[in-house]
Amino acid sequence: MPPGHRLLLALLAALLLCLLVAGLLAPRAVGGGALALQLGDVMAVCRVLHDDPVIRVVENFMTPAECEELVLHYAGTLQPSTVADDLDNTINRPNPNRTSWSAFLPAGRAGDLVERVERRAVALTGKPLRHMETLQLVRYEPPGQHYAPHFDFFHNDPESQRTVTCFVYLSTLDEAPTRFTQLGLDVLPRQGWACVWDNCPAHGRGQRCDRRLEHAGMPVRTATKHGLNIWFRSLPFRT
Ligand SMILES: O=C(O)CCC(=O)C(=O)O
Repeated sequence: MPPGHRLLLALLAALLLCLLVAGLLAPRAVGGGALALQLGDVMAVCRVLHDDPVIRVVENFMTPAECEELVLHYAGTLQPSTVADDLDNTINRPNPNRTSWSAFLPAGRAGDLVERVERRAVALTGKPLRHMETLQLVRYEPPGQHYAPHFDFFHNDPESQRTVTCFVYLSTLDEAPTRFTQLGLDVLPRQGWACVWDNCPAHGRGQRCDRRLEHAGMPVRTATKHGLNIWFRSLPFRT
């Protein structure tokens, strides 16, 4: 084959490969307004639950086995949950509005479960890993543990605001939804699903955070609920 033809064939093969990779990586519609999304090492399905403000739910963000592993592994490190002080968000105290248990997970290390989950959250939100807070495991025990209506953003409006929330449900329950109090929207816990929203879409442009995103972890009545908080700041949080 003449060298010119070989070059042409090689270029065509490279082009085909690029199209194939782009096709595999691009979000694909999977029906009912859902999009298949490659998030790091998992193929997840993402749906918009609420348009304005945007709240998305992501199925298969974690596998059931991963959810169980995380809960088992860190159960021994749970402490009474705390809430950031209204005037100084670096101070956290126990608060009767939040009666659950929680544990901070050490940052992920190459290939471990926490690192894989962190990478998925980065792929989902488009936010840099260094803006991610330390992951927080939460456990609500029946009867009655809950988190009363609150905002995830800080009231003292610091430069490094808590902008994006990704809350992953580690258990399936037919009670104790996340309730968006201003939107009339309840999201029931489904194991491995994530609920994602931007608390302060216009942060840095002189606008306040979105008070329509007030939400609550409704009380558990009969079952134990586990979740995982993945929050992103507007400025780097990790070194
Ligand atoms: O438990 C839930 O459904 C929501 C949890 C939550 O809002 C939080 O931990 O900030």
